[in-house]
Amino acid sequence: MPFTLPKLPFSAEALEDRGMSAETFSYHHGKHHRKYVDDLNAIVAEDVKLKDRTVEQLIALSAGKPSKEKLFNNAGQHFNHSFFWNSLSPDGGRMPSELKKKISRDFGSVDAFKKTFREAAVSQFGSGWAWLVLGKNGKLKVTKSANAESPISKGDGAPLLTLDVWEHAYYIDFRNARLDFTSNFLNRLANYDFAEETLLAV
Ligand code: MN3
Repeated sequence: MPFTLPKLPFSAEALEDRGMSAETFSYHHGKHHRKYVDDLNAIVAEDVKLKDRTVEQLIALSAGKPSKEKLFNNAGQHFNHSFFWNSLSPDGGRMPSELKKKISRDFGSVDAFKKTFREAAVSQFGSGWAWLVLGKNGKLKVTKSANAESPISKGDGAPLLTLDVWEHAYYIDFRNARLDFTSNFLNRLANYDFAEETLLAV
C-alpha cells in the first residue's frame, strides 16, 4: 500500500485565532507534507526491497547511509510531519496532570521545561525540529534534530511532542520570529494530551 497524506486532526481553520493560519496549513500540509509523501511513494515503487515496510522501518534502514539519503529525508519528513499534526490542538497549551507531574519532576517546573524547549528550538541552526522525548533512562528530556532527523532516526528515546522549526512552518504567520512562534506553540497550540497519552502508552 502506498503511503497517504494523513488528514489533519482538526480543520485547517481551527487554529486561526491561536496563531497558525489556514494559509500555513494549505502550504505546510497541502504542499510540503504532500510532496514528501509523493516522493517517498516514488522511491518505494522503484525498489522491491522497500515494499510493504512501515515508515519507521524505512527510516531505520536508511538512517546514516549517504546512498539512501533521499529515502531517509522523505521517510523522515513523513514521520515527523505526521507526528507534528498530532502535536497541535485547537485546545492547546493546557497540560494534563500526569504529564505535568513528570515534567515538574524532570525539569524542575513547567516553566523550566518551556525555557529548555525554547532554547532548543531557537538554537537549531537552519532547518529542523525540537522534541519532548522520553529518554531511555525513563526521564523526560528536550532534544533538537536537523532536517529530517528525529529521536527515532537517532535511537534517542521515544518522541512525545514535536515542533517543526523549518522556516516554512512559521514564515507566513510569524515571519522570521522563531522564538515567538515557539512560545506561541508551547502556550497555545501544543497538544499536551497527545504527549501524555503517548507517554503512558510507551
Ligand atoms: Mn515542515
